Amino acid sequence: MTNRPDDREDVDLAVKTRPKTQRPPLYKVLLLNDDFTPMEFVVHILERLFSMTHAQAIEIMLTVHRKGIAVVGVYSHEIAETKVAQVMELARRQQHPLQCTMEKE
Ligand code: TYC
Repeated sequence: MTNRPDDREDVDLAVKTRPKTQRPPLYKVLLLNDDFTPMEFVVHILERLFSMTHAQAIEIMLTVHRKGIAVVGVYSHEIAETKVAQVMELARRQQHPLQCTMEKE
């Protein structure tokens, strides 16, 4: 047999090339619990810096309070770094020991 489809050199290969679009990595911003930072201050931070409603801010603050830690947002590296620095600066100014960190998603 000379003309079986498998022998032909011009058979179209059903392989699609997928352009590799690089998505920048995302970072979780995490808020940590402590025994001294007032609940209202944490709620204020979540409303102001993480665009949460008052109800959402209370819910997330209580999650951190009970569980010790919670993700408060997911951002590009630069935005996450800025958010962490803003939280730490506001806490420092009020002398609250509130801690905020970031972690690659
Ligand atoms: N545990 C604090 C208190 O009882 C409240 C608190 C919540 C502190 C969340 C930090 O990230 C935090 N006053």
